[in-house]
Amino acid sequence: MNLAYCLLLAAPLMAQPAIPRYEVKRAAGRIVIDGKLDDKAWAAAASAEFVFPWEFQTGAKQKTTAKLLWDDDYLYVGYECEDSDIVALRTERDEPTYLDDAVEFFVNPKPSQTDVYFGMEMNARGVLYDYLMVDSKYAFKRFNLQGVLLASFIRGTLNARGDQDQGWSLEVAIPWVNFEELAKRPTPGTIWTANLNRWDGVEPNRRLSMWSDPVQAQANPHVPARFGQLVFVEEGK
Ligand SMILES: [Ca+2]
Ligand SMILES: [Ca+2]
Repeated sequence: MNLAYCLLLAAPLMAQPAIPRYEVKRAAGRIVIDGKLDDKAWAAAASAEFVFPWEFQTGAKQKTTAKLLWDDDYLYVGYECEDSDIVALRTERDEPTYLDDAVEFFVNPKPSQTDVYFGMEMNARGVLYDYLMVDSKYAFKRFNLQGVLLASFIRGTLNARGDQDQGWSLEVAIPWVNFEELAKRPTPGTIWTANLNRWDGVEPNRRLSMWSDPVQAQANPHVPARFGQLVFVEEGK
């Protein structure tokens, strides 16, 4: 095989964005799940900013950042969403919250396999659609995570169109017991994989942004091989 041919084969791989990595620190204090990321513990967590993989989408590119923390009881995820028009209509668990202004957390506690992971799609009202995802295709929504604490906080007016909103934030705490069939509770150094996403806007102007670009022609976030790495560390590392 000549060099030019090798380079030709390598080109599509080289064009792929790197898989991001995030250090999940232990929470230094109690986190009150009220939708506001102003608890002292959050200040120590780095912000992961979402990217906009699909230029053909027409929604505004509004900024989203996410943070994660952990302690003996929970895995915590927090989102900050800039949003000039906050719209969320679904009110019941397992309704299609991804059609609203929503954030998502897809987590794979056992990265040596990509057959199954947990999906959480949470709208700006703090309504949860959760499921077990199998083969990136079958979302078993009757699966319900146990003991999840979830709250959102809206800076603006929900579902009032035409005025100017500032944004919304969301906090969720997930008890470790939910993951025990796939993985033990992490210890420092453990790596899980995950993606964090946001559906933003009202049809026909709607956009999906994500932490790790799944490198798909269509707006498909269900690509566990492209999930980013969550590295659990002790506080302050
Ligand atoms: Ca809080
Ligand atoms: Ca469910």
